[in-house]
Amino acid sequence: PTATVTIPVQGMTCASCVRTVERNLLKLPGVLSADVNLATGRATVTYIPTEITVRDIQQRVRDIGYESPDLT
Ligand code: 9UX
Repeated sequence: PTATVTIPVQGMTCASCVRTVERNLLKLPGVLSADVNLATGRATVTYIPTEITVRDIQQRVRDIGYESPDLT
């Protein structure tokens, strides 16, 4: 099965940021799609929960220089 999550991605200021985040998330094993919205500062990601967690996805966002506060 797959799941979909929307996570915050803060600190993006241009369209290249969007592409960088999307490209990096798509490289993660278990991530099937990543759609980043600059205006809302959010990323909608479909993934395989047995292969990767939301926390892993958010950590990748942080590792490449953006912020993604923990979901409540
Ligand atoms: Mo645009 Mo984003 O010049 O890190 S790539 S601001």
